[in-house]
Amino acid sequence: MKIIDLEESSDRPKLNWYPGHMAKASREIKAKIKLVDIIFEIRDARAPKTSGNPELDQILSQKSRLIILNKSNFVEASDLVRWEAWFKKQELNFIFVNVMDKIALKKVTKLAKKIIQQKNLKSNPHSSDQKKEKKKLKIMVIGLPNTGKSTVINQLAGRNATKVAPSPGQTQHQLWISIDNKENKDLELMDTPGVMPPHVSSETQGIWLSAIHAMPDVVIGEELTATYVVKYFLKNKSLYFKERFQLENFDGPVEAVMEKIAVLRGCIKEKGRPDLERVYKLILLEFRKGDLGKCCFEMPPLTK
Ligand SMILES: Nc1nc2c(ncn2[C@@H]2O[C@H](COP(=O)(O)OP(=O)(O)OP(=O)(O)O)[C@@H](O)[C@H]2O)c(=O)[nH]1
Ligand SMILES: [Mg+2]
Repeated sequence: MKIIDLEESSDRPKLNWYPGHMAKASREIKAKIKLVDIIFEIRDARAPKTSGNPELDQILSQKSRLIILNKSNFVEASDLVRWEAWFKKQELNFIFVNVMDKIALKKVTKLAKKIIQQKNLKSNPHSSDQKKEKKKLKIMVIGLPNTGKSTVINQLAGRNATKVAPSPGQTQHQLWISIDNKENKDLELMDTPGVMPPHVSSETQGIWLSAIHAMPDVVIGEELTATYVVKYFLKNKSLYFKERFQLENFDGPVEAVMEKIAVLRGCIKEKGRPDLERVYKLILLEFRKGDLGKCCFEMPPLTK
């Protein structure tokens, strides 16, 4: 078992996943951006800053943008409050949601319309057209892989208009979806392939993105990611985690905790040896379903 520190180590390689289709997808996003009224940038609320994409920031800043921090049901309310304060300070349009929740999703479309109205008013304060609503609202949905872009679209459409999967890299091509139902009138959404930033600044951030499954497990390896996740819950003294795996304390070492989980869950190989490979898979599966308890990997930075 590799031993990793929760603290960052600068001498380790930066870990990232940037296959060819992402560079292409990134170019296509830039090319089509002028066709839309607003960008929905989907992030993962467990890594609110790191699940953004600094490479696209400059081009996105030219458009109305709503940052949708999805899967926020996996995050403690106290962490959400801290991050909300930080996003407000940055003067960014944002909303923390769980897009599986239809009522929460209503707030998203309402907020998007408000952002567009405000922008129109700002750019043309004396126009008499302010009251006239544009017929179709065109929205481009972008974000890191597996953050829930296609899910947002399907939830708004009320049907399986685009494919959703629990693994990264499902959407490979841009796709326009027209939505005109009882709840959502005259929307046109563009689904786009998930794009990772070309450079992830640190190994730790790479592991966060792996834990939330923005990149496939083969990139970083299940051992490193699962070990980090277990260390996270031990370090944060999660009572929920401790009870789930019947731990006596939070002291570790992490290897002993992994072995304990192996026994508890019957992950045993020949001669009674723990099957750690199965434990790593199990940890990641349960973590990604939210079964290990709430989590937020990063704290808001003190500066921008
Ligand atoms: N619990 C929870 N799961 C979600 C939420 N949104 C999406 N998911 C799940 O996350 C996984 C990825 O969703 P997708 O909509 O396929 O993600 P995507 O961003 O389109 O992914 P790519 O096309 O691969 O870039 C699926 O298993 C969804 O069911 C959410 O708000 N809460
Ligand atoms: Mg998708």
